[in-house]
Amino acid sequence: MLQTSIDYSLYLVTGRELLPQGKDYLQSLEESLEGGVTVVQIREKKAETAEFLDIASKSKDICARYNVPLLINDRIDIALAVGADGVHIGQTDMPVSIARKLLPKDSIIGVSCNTIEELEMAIKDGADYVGIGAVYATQTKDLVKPLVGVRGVGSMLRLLDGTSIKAVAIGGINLKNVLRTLHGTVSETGHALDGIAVVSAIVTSINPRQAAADLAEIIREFKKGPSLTRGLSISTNGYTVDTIINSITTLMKSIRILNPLIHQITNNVVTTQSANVTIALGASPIMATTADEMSDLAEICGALLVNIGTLTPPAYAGMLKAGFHVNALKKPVVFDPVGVGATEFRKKVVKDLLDKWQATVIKGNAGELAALVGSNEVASKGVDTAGEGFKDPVLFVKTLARRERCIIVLTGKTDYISDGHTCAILNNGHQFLGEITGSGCATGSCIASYCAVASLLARADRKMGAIPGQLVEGDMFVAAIAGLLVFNVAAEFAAVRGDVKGPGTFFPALVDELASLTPEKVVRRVKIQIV
Ligand code: 3NM
Ligand code: MG
Repeated sequence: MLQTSIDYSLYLVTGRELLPQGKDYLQSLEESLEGGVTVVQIREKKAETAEFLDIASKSKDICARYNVPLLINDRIDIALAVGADGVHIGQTDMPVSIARKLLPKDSIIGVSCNTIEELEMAIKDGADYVGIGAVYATQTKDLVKPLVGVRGVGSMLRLLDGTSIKAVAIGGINLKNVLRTLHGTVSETGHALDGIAVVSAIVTSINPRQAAADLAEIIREFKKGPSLTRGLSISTNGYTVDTIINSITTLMKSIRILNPLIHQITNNVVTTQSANVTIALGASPIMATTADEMSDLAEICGALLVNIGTLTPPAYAGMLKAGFHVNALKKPVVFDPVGVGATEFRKKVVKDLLDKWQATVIKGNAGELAALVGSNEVASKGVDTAGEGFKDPVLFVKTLARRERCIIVLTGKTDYISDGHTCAILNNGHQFLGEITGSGCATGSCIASYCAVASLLARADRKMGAIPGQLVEGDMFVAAIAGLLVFNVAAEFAAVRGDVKGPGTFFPALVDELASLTPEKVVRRVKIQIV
């Protein structure tokens, strides 16, 4: 079996001990193959040699009938005995070089990698493919090494640029998180996984044919399209100021008709304000934080906003669950990592959340976004940015958007929004916004509201721009710009009203202006540049 002829898309690792009661191993294997498994690894951690040999030999016959390659975990002797297509070896198994000598020419050798160092070694040793994991927590294997996380896989895949080594991710991947996993693991350079490896997501099923078919379909859909834009909810035709303004006009006209429910887990400084801003826009807020209700809320909301401003343990638990469920339902998640540079706790929380679910938009000021990437280019003071921003904000937001696989909104006197390819520079707003609390948080509510509208419109008309296999449908770049623009233009109108004497009277006037804002008023004042 030649490396180039192997399809790693849906890689089944067997686990006989996980079969449902009464389910025959070979029957389950055959059904998995019918469902669309593209490569099989026999993994037997407890079997004696004779039993392993028997299982491997029978499995080989079945796989051969489906023309699917068979690999053996760890045991070179078993692979040789049954004429397997190759082996999968762990870090404490036979070295690649020796396995290569023992096995026939063109045998496939895969290596488990948990760290950059292990991956570098596997590349040097000439592995044909790597299994990167564990991505998420799993009950299937006792893990002795830290979880890699989705973003960790992405940074490892970069190392495979320019090589022909294939990569699959493993550990805790299932139907609910497979698309999020494929999407989130694409590297900054556009290097995507070749496939997904699972045990329990198929083996524990009473209907492994269906389980495999469901996974295979998502993987197949995701693999369509160029990897850098793959799965991202953006236009692949390029943007101009005119097309963006046209789209924003449509979003503004639609929001009051669709009246999307915006689920917001936000901080207790701004909850009321953010809810009022959401209503003024024409959306509906629900400000719930309890983990137990997150699955139900994901069903009914149009988008989710997560803001870590005043984080409590119950809200944290709620955030972890909410984003997961909203991802699974392909709805937008807007993330506001408030004050992430301020404490070690917040840094850990942000990493945790972004490894658990995929944000659609991440919004922050220069200090927050700098802290997110561990850059010391911008200092932060509490939740505010101290001093100047980035030397090259356009490059910064583009790079971060590619790395985080989402839209990045960098707020400040000038706002920068990027999808990783295009950058919009926005110069609307008023100084009063900096003199009241919660204006940044309310911007998050606005962005989430327009993301919901864009996603609902795309879902209502799948023929228009919907890319299959993408995590969220609808143009999230334009939606993020719309949210920022509407809020900032309303602030410009509010600030010059006769009844506004200062920041105190400004906020109620802002809510009034948001409630009466028309697309025409926005178009008249918009100061946007596309680079
Ligand atoms: N190897 P499930 S995790 C066999 O991290 C295996 O190398 C892992 O099982 C690694 O799909 C794992 O049921 C178990 O989570 C994967
Ligand atoms: Mg092993």
